[in-house]
Amino acid sequence: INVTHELATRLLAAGTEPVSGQQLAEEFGVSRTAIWKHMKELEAMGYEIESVRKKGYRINNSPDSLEAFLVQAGLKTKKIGQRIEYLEQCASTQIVAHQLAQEGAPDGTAVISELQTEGRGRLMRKWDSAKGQGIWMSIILRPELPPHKSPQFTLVAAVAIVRAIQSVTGLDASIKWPNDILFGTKKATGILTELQSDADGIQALIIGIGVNVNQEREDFDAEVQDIATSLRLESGQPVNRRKLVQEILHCLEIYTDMYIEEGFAPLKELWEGHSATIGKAVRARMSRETLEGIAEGITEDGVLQLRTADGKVHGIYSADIELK
Ligand code: BTX
Repeated sequence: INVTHELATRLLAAGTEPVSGQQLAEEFGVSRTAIWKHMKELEAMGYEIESVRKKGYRINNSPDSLEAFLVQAGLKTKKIGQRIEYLEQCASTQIVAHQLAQEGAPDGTAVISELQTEGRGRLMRKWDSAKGQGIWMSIILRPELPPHKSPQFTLVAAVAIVRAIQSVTGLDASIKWPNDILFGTKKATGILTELQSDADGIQALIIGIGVNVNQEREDFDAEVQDIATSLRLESGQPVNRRKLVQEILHCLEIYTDMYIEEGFAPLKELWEGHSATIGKAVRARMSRETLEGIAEGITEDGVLQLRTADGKVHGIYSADIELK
């Protein structure tokens, strides 16, 4: 174990209440001088540590980092995020997660990176992933389900993320089928679900989640400045990324468990409650054709039902949806 990290976790848990050097020395089985040295190390890492006379140490401010031990301090899950692979930088957390999944990483493993140099969306589109300003994360799940159930996890993840954003920031986002989380028409979050499967079924689902958290408009690449937004831009204040990651992991666990135990029906209802698509006139661009019509709902399998002017209802499995 890393005593410096453990000390940070201990002091963060104590909140504004100082903990005496003597007590910490006893708890960790080291000298008071050693405790003092660890405090200096934490300061070098960007923590603001106050030493309150006669009372002890307290953390007034901690670095805005998503390091595993920080995310795990106060994490309410049993499974998701119990193992976290934290990286300062990588090409894409999806690539890292695929690799870890192949090496047998357990159900619920999360990969989190401060920066992605080749963040990607669907169809290998680029995902702008500015350093330290968003949540760039991939979750490995190993549900015992047939592969055709995997697209539903995108919808389940969308419900989880909208609810987590609601609980941490109070903001109400809406979901555009299948994988965008929006404020108005601007995108704050993208979800990319990928699959490793064989004849026995799903080996691993890799759920990639990109949340724009603290970007200002000029922090986005020029190509997306007009279509992207962040939680900070929406709420007018910076958002604590660590709390949001913890809440996303927590909600993901609640709603994926619900899906696995009760099926898609309760999730369908929650999803429709947050949907920006249902009941609207939309244009659906697919690889071979483009259809226009009214988005009537989603099926029990998460397939979008589009009614065209001739009255026909089309099942849409994969498309880019434009609200008209
Ligand atoms: P998508 O294909 O639905 O959306 C990609 C499109 O979104 C881009 O073509 C661009 O127009 C726009 N876009 C790019 N970056 C941003 C941004 N930061 N905010 C808003 N709009 C943007 C969506 O794909 C799925 C994205 C998943 C991203 C996560 S991050 C962690 C994981 N690792 C990884 O490489 N991808 C996933």
